[in-house]
Amino acid sequence: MSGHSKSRAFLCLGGNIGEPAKAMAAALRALNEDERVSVLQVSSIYRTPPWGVVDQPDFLNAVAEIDTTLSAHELLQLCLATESALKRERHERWGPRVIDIDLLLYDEERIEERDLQVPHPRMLERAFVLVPLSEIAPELRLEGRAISDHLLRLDASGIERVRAGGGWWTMQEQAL
Ligand code: GSY
Repeated sequence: MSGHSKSRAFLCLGGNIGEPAKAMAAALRALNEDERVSVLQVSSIYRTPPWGVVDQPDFLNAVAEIDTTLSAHELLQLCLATESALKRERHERWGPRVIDIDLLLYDEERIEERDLQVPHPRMLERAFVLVPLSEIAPELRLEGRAISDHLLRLDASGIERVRAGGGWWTMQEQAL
């Protein structure tokens, strides 16, 4: 459905080859330039140990809150197109990547389709998602608990804030 009223969504951005901070900033700028998307809030950037295939470089990760008039499916398509435009190479599942944009939450919607599951089915197991998400939306509740409570059950050791604050994505490329 196009042109519907505004929805609130959360995205997780990450990458571990090339210059992930630049790729993440470019992705957020591209999304925000789309008239159907506004970036409302962005977390700090964190360096996070790899999850899944562990024999790969650390990732940089951040979470963004947006509002959008796109449907969840349209937003997913825009995220995938933005990834492709940033020359993402899809290799191994859970292997190294230039930029990944995951749709975490879309309003209170629950979608369980082959190409789109919302809330993201693995987000509550991933400290690299919940650390930045609890920075910008600690009060957000999922499965009856606050995000910050879910985070208490995970091992967040090894996660380090490398760029504090949410303004990094608007900076000049050279500053990242
Ligand atoms: O699903 C996102 C890609 N990804 C990541 C990630 O972004 N961060 C960390 N730390 N590990 C990851 N494993 C995968 S796959």
